Amino acid sequence: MSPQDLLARHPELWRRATRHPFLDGVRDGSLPEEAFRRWLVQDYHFVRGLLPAQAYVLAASPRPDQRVLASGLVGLVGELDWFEEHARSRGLSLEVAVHPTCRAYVDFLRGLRELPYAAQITALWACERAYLDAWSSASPGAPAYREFVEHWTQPGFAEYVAGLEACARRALGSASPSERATAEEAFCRVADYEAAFWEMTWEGGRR
Ligand code: HMH
Repeated sequence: MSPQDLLARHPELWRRATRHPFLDGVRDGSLPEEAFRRWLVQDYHFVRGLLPAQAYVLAASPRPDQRVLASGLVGLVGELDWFEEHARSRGLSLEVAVHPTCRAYVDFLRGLRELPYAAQITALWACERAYLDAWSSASPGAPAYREFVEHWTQPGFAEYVAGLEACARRALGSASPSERATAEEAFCRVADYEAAFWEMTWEGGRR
């Protein structure tokens, strides 16, 4: 079972993770401002949580995976600066309650350290691949949102996702059947959380 097999085995789940009226609104400019603001602030908190979760994955990683995971951590620190600057320029406070949907996703990522490494790296790849696919569906994006579309569709980001995929492919290739089953479950959980994240930004989400 490879990362590509996971995408092929769960097409409907993946579609819900990566297609949403939010993204259609980014593409055609019809996105309600409120939805965009909610997304910006909550995604900042998501990345705040992803950074330490990924540090645990790095701590568990085999030697060949260290560079891509470490470079990803540096990238996330830069992304936090980027979010802070966007919030500042829009007059948005980042001192808000973290939405339960965002909190649940981050808690899940923090809990990855309890799982076999193959599941950890599969989940991390799925998380980033989801953003690559989701924002690609909004490309090139209405002028107001183009910078955000470019952020997650630029070649450097696609290369990073490909690097994570190579790590996940190696880990899954040498995993036991039960480790592979755990990795598939983690993949599905990530896809579910991604879909819920879009719902949250759009409608306030389910609490
Ligand atoms: C919800 N998923 C979500 N936010 C992100 N920034 C990414 C994935 C990619 O880092």
